[in-house]
Amino acid sequence: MRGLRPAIFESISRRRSELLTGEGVVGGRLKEVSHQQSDFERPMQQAKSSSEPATTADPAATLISVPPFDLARYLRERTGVIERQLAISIAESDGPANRLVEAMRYSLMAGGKRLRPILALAACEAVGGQIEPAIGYACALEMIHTYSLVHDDLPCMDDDDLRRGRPTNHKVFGEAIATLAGDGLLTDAFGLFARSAKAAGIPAELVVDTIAELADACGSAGMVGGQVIDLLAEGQPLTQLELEQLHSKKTGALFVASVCGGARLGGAEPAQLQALQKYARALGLAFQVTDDLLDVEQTTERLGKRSQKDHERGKATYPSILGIERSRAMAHELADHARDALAGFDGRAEPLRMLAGFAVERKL
Ligand code: GRG
Repeated sequence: MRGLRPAIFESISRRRSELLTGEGVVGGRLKEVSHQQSDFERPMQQAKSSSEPATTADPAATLISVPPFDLARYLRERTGVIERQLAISIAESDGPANRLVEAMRYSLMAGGKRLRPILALAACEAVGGQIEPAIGYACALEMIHTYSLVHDDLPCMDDDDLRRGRPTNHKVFGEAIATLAGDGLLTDAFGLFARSAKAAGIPAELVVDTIAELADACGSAGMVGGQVIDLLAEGQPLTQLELEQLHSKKTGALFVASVCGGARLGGAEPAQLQALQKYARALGLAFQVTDDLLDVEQTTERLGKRSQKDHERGKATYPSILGIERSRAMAHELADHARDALAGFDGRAEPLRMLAGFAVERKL
């Protein structure tokens, strides 16, 4: 495989891996809120340990001396959990399907922010759940997301050569295998979730509800439907509302399924699910507006995928409708709306609050 990786791809991959481990992407504004000593597992409003001498006579001062949440560390840790589980999620095969498995693993293990699984686990914790039973669901989300990228890159769709800092799947394995690798990732995702949920003893009704929601999010009413609208709209002017409707299906629905599915597996109450749905809708749109901005403002090398492509393909985007500055303001407002939706949650929702900021501050 290495013979197929020219130097430019090696350099893109190296830079991306630095960014994804928190060395670059959480720079700037996000880094200001990250401190080495903090620990996301610690209760958010924890007072100082009784073994430490008090440094002030004001008891309230000890209550607010909580180390800020360390997002970079949190992302590194959670990415590690997901990478390890993904690596064993697709069984090696010696048979005729070996090439297919290779192609599936090629795109799945190519890095990526792993944002959807991280959101699912964060939502699970936000409602007081343990993450272990939800890890299978988190991996299924990443497999589905990866399938959508593989298919989106095909010549009959966006026709891209570069993804996650590597040549796209069809450039390496050919169109037929790339198509089937996407099919395999999508289908196996549901099998993986069903089996992991059974092994974890999750009640069947919860599993069925989660599968139904996930299938709706990726199917004709969700991601696939959104992709069709996107393809048919190429070269056409869209209103802001039409663009929002397109993205709520194409990218937003999977964010909602990630957050709500993770929360449901964590034992969420209906009112919590409602609030988290609001959070995920706002976050999903904020993510998409930011994606449009990155396409205009970042280089191909930095993104690990082709930039400036929306304009080339005649696609309506937030910057093309609203301009750069209004789009950026809109992304930040949406992140605020997402955080507002969490008003009724305690410190266990802090990762979700921080992830709303990450969705708009990210640099890839
Ligand atoms: C069903 C063929 C098919 C497509 C569905 C989601 C989608 C439509 C296509 C993906 C292409 C795309 C560029 C969508 C815009 C937003 C998006 C999903 C960006 C990529 O997601 P990130 O930034 O990627 O989370 P990483 O690589 O970090 O996982």
